[in-house]
Amino acid sequence: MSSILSKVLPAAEDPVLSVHTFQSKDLHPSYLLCCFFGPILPFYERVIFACRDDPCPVKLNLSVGAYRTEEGKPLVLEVVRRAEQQLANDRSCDKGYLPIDGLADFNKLGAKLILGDDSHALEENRVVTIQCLSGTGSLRVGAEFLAKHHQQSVIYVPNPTWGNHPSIFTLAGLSVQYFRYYDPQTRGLDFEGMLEDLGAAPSGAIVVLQACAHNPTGIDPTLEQWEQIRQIVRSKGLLPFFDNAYQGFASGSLDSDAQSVRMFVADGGECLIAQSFAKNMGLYGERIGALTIVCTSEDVARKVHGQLLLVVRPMYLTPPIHGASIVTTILKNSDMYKDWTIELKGMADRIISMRQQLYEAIQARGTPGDWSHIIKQIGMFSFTGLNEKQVRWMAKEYHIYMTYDGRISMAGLSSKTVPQLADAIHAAITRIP
Ligand code: PLA
Repeated sequence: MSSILSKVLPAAEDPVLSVHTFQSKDLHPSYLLCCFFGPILPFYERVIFACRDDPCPVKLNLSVGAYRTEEGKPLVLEVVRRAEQQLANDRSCDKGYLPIDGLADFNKLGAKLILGDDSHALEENRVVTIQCLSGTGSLRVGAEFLAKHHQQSVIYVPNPTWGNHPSIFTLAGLSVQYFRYYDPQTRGLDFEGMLEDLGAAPSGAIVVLQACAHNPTGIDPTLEQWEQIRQIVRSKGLLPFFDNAYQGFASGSLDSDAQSVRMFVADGGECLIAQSFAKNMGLYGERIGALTIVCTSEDVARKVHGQLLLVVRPMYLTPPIHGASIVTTILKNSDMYKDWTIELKGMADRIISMRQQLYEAIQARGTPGDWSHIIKQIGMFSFTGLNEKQVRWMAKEYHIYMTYDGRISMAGLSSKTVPQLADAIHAAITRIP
């Protein structure tokens, strides 16, 4: 029988998912090129997919940002288990469709979590929040909305940024540009470069800002720097789009990690926020998040809400109910909320202690170079400064896997595996130029 689908091209290894997506020989000069390989730093998101096929029993996968316990196991928070029990016992819970914009209480409580209890924007009813499919879905819905309704299609992302950003925005119809963010020389923020690039952006351009725990660099602006960024964004009439995937994970405090966003909302201007509960509640697979759009008036908010419904309905009709019910149960109940913050802090603290242990282990081995960036960086990832050759060598010789840009997930390390990683780093630095 002849195949209708025979013209589908074989795909190359996807750097993150370890599945086939694209062959380099199949590439053609379409915008999709930029999506999949990134116009500037293609290796920034590459993961060594060989990890999956490596039979070594002590292989260490530090490529994807998923929290693991000291025993190297995925963690379901106790408070999540309790919320699920409660939901299972509640005969009034059903599995019917949610409205297009999701669970109303979830939206209200999610917005409060990021904007703060005392947010004027919330009081003034000029905030629209709709439940979406985790952070990625929220970014995509926001991007689709902007591509349709915003007069400016240029969107600036940090260089480097989370590898999926360019794909999400390009496929939504926006035109991706980069602003300087990381300075490899100082292993810190290229703040001057950032301000210069934002200052040169066309009026109305969208600017993607990671609210905290910048992925992949682990470098966040200080509060003073955020204030300067805010001033330039507002004075140039740029539209901030916050990616808030790690609230609570950077410092262990939900409020501290929300300060950048709240600073922008407090000035009365507009912004978009993509929110995820994947990491801070460990609900990776539930795909639960929200898109919040802070508007300048209730009237604008009403119109924005109506248009968002039109974006969502043809995309996935309505969002899933279970994750939203879990988050709502926890956010609604003050005891559960408190227990959540304790468990969240526990995860953040374990990551911080992994940083310290890794730094000390590298120091103890006398590894050449300054490794203080390991403890200065924040959040789930550390941008080690290892080059692609060293990364590949470590995978081959030590069975340790990280992204080609030298990013490791600190959340995947444990006291047991720190020495293994420190040995590998020491060997790579001293033997591989
Ligand atoms: N935004 C940023 C900055 C992220 O790092 C991630 C996930 C997301 C949004 C989306 O997460 P969500 O859709 O699950 O809410 N980044 C991971 C996962 C953790 C991945 O890329 O597969 C990472 O390893 O970078």
